[in-house]
Amino acid sequence: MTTTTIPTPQSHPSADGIWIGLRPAPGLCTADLPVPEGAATCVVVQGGTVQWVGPEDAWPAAWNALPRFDARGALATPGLVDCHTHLVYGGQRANEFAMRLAGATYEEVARAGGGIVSSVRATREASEDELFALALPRLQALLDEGVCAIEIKSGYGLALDHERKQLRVARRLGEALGVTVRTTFLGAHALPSEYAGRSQDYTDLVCKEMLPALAAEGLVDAVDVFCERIAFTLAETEQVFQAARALGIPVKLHAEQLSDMGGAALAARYGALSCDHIEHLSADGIAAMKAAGTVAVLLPGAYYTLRDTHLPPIAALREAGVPMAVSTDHNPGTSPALSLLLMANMACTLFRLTVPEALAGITTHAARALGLQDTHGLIASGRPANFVLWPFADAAELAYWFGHKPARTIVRQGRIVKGA
Ligand code: DI6
Ligand code: FE
Repeated sequence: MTTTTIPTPQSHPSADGIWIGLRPAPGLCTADLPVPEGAATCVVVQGGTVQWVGPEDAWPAAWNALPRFDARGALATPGLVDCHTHLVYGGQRANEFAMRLAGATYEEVARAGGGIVSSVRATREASEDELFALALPRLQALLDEGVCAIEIKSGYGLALDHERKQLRVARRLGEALGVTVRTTFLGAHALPSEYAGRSQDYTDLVCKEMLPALAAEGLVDAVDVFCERIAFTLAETEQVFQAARALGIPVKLHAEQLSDMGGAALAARYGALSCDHIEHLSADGIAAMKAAGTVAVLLPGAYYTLRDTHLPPIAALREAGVPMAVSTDHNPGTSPALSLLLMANMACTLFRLTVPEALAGITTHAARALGLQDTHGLIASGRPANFVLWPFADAAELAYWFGHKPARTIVRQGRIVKGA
């Protein structure tokens, strides 16, 4: 039903050609031939892949027959990467927004039967097609801004069939819209009410039944846990990590969002791709993440929505050299955000990231947080053609403006999906 209204990825024009006159944002492009200071860059695309990057007018003659695209001095970035979302769910939770405005905390709302569990009810009631139709405009909003790769977590099903439904919708969204989707199984997001008081039984179910079954169906690119006093303990988290390791699936963690549970150090011991939220991250956690090469994913939308005041330890992460990514954490409870550029702005304004840090945070480091560092998050030859042209003189404008969708041209998976 819904699928008939979506243009297929192939219906967009091919981006194969020579893109002339680009000004790549500093640090987000690797050229095959050095581009002199102040000169424009040209990017050659063929077969949907970036074939060559270098100074304008210096492309190898072999590409001469390709069409030309004049980018007229546009600022260029790689396609944006949103590395932490809970995009597929039923219902919405505006009532909790009102409760919090009246003074309730997130933890109080959760303990009163709201929170994640209320989205679980709505998600279980929705069919796969309904979930697809609900998630589609959310994903489209992110894509319109230049997102070319996105992570989508399960975690609102909390039972095999319903987690499967969420992950299948995530895969279908990627195919329907022609965008790289990485799926993350977050069965250990909350304790479903039918397991109240039986947290170990539910953790066993996640590890022994849900994860193996969904992994066998090819639906799981990574495994995540909400390690928190209102969710899963450190021991339960480790049990899930062991199950993931046994299947050879990488892990990531919702760590130290509301309290310091020691989750980041545990995740680092399991070689986690990322630790996310990390407002209460300790010095030990930072050292462990640095040693393991784990990315710190900052989620200013959740910080803002919860009116949190405990800042993540940005200066210490920076000093340790831990790569920092920035993401929407799109979810119906704590971050109903549909703009990754707004998150970049908030990461600067609320968390004091520099502009280059925020831009790396929504591109190269976000790609690393998904294990996509070799294919996404950088304009470079050999990679699928994912890049965005912006009507900006200064790369800082990407984080400076907020509240509009400025992308002029979007090339996603080798197709010109916006502009020309
Ligand atoms: N941390 C979050 O910010 C989201 N999940 C999580 O583990 C919140 C999810 C929700 O409230 O629905
Ligand atoms: Fe989250």
